[in-house]
Amino acid sequence: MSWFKKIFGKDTKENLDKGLEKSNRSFFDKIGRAVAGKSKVDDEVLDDLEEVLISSDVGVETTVKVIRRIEERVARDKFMNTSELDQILREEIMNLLAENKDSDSDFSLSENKKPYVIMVVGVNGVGKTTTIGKLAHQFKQQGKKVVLGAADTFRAAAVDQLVIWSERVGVPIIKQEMGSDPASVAFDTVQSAKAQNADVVLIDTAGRLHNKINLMNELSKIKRVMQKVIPDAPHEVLLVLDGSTGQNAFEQAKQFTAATEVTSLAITKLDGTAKGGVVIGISDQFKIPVKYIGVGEGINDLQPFNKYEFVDSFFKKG
Ligand SMILES: Nc1nc2c(ncn2[C@@H]2O[C@H](COP(=O)(O)OP(=O)(O)OP(=O)(O)O)[C@@H](O)[C@H]2O)c(=O)[nH]1
Ligand SMILES: [Mg+2]
Repeated sequence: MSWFKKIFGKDTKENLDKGLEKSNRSFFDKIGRAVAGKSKVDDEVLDDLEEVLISSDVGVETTVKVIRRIEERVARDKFMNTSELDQILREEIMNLLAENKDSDSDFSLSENKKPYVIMVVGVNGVGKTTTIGKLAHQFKQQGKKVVLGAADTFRAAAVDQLVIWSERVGVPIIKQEMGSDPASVAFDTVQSAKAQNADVVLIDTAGRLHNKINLMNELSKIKRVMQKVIPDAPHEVLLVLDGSTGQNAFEQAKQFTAATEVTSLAITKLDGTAKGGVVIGISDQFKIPVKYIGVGEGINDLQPFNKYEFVDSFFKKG
């Protein structure tokens, strides 16, 4: 059992079910329409099912794999009743995701990686700063000593926002003035964390710079400078994606992972959107593990991602 469940108990799953309510409802509405008036899963139902998956933001590549699996089953079983369809779909999606290497959902902090440096990246507005606040809270609950670094110096409000989180959680923050060099803030942060014998460092970065090349160069520079203090830092580069943007989240994952090294993903804002299917596609298609999902704006609304629980909630019949 993960530390998260020990702390948050059953509320976690309830929270997840609630967070996925919209995705779940919209999905079953579409399935219902796809099978309306039909008893047998035939080619037409399969075509409609393909549409359902694509319009549920599962992504084309993953949809094609799932449909192929169901076609094989239909060919084998001869007659498949449409009433079994959602159960079968659930099974095949589970099987597909199970083929991906399982990764431990929590970050593996260890004594010989101390402080464990997590650099948080992503385009503007996806939820980087909020995710840092929520993560800092979780680490603190675990008894870890956390230091935040305000390396998003692009906007004045960005630093203020992280300061608010540091006060809310009760952890120190290292910052400089707006417009100062982000790499210098990151350097100060890891140096201070090392001197304080901290366990975890969370570095906030800007999502918006003049252009993409600038952004990527800046991230590289932040890394290089931190390595002067801690040679193997950052231990994690966490890419935050806004789940409510559906296919855009896919695109951002593609672009970021091509341009810079990313070790883990967090998908936010799954509450209040019907685009939760994006998590299924992203965890199928990217080699990089989804580690966290955001299901609300509150301090406790970040969950370690568990694909089995996720699919279970996604397919839960209300
Ligand atoms: N509903 C919901 N809102 C979220 C979630 N995560 C973040 N938000 C909200 O999304 C908005 C943007 O979040 P930020 O954390 O400021 O995003 P950011 O990536 O740091 O943005 P920049 O600093 O502008 O690059 C805020 O209003 C957050 O409260 C989530 O899981 N669910
Ligand atoms: Mg921010």
